Amino acid sequence: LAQDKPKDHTDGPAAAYEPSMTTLGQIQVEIPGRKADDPVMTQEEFQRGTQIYFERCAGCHGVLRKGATGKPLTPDITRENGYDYLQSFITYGSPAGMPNWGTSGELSEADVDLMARYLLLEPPAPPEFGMPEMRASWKVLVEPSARPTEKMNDIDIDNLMSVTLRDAGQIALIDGGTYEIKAVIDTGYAVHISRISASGRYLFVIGRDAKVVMIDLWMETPAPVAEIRIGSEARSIETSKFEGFEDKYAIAGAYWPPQYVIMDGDTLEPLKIVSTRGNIYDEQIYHPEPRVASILASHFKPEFIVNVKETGKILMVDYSDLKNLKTTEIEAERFLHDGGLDSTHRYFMVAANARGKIAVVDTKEGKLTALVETGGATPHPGRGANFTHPVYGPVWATSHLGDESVALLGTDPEGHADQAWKIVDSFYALGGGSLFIKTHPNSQHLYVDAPLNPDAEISASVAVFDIAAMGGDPNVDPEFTTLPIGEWAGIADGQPRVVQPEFNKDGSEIWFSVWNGKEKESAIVVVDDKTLELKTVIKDPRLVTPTGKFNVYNTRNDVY
Ligand code: DHE
Repeated sequence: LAQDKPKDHTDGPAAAYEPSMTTLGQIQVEIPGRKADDPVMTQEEFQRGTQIYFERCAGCHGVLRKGATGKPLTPDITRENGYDYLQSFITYGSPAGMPNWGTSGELSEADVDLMARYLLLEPPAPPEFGMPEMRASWKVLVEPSARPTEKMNDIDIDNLMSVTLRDAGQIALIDGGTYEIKAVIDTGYAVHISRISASGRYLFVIGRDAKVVMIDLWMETPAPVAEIRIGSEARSIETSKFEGFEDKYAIAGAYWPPQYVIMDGDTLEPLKIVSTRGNIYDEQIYHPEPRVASILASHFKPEFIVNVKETGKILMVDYSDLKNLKTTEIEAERFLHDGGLDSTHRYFMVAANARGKIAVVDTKEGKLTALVETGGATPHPGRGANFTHPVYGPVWATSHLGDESVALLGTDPEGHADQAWKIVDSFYALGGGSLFIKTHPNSQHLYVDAPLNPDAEISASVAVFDIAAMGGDPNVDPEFTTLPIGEWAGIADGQPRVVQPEFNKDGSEIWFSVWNGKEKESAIVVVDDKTLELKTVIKDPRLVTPTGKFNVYNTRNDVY
């Protein structure tokens, strides 16, 4: 069997245009992965395209480009649409949520051209990442026996904020009482979230590069004690919270390879890797890249709630016996993303964002309770917001990425059975492009951000609703106050977006990130929850691109 050497893409444009065919008797065979009319692309360009795709596009469209929050971009589709269409889409974006990479200046004209050509080619599949790779990356920096046996600092740990410094690949630990930066710690590339162990001692941070860093908050100066990589792309991390299992396990979910891993809660030693590849819940068609989105720990059972995006399955993973792992697989809806618990912690609500729905799971019974259409486009709750509505009783709220609406879901099947698991009210906030919504049991306010709104003023502001003034007439929208958080930050340069409201421990203050470009000044703005007046602006050269903030007490106890 004589087979031509595959064409070297660096052979020059003319060579690259030639079809890569080989002759096998009378049959013409195409070399896999290379099509006759593939665009010219050198190896360097392909490498750069892969890097840009990974950093900017994979989160929404998937590594294999099968689509989720973003549309599918497999070559059958991109070739149908053609180069010009892709080039203009990447340049100008779309109102449905595709960023305007070209006109915003985030990608140069040359890179937009490169990406339009890159998308016409087959996507490369990154390598798998199994136990040998994980163990090779795993480091225990301070053995458990060498760690303090009691808290060695005078930090009020419960009121500490772990602040993501996205583009610095760091987190800042800021004292919620004094606003002092207690430590800045190196973590992974494009840090995504922080979560806290049940005892409140250990802080876990995960980066987009799937690096997990475990920080001991009892040390004189809190510092990493263990780290590991669990894949090449990831977003979620959580720890075991059920009684008797506090601090015992950590779990991280990967986008690539599609899998989750359960680790030892003291050392991050990887114990169990479970692939999430499998069939889509309803069509029963195999999907090669069902990514792990949010993970929450149940308070009712020794279980992790693992949300698998593309197959639409919610996995209740029983961690009480890892050798005989029991998993309840709940059929929910495709494109599961983020979510949180209700105020009793029994029910879990997760957005199937590209389907416009919220799936509700009873964590006590391990069953799907309801699948509710929110009426808005692309619900994006973060962990959501729980409060008692003056008319409808206990509700959980989500805002939307695709429009300006806020939807309230009744969460009290006992006291308000008629309203349970229904959208009881829906009203407008500032505008589309909202990512997070927040309140606190001690607050009478509901805060809604809009960082991805194309209007600079809206994306730098926050809407605040007075919960007590919310009425029962669905035809009358509650009024809101607009807080000009970006303006309060007093940043002259750039176009900062205001993102992710987070309360301090007692719910008296709410913090906002004023998220600017990497080279520009950013800030944290702290607002008094009662008066809605500016309390303080935290600025420091070390506060580079702050996004998420996680109060230790509220995060570990699921207070939101
Ligand atoms: Fe996030 C939570 C995925 C873009 C800031 N983000 C989450 C969770 C997931 C996720 C699955 C839930 C984790 C959990 O609870 O276990 N995020 C994704 C994406 O796939 C997406 C859309 C695109 C991407 O390429 O990453 C994306 N996220 C963003 C951003 O652009 C934000 C604003 C800044 C950033 O860091 O990239 C951002 N995501 C956050 C924050 C949370 C989060 C702050 C935690 C919110 C909370 O209150 O718990």
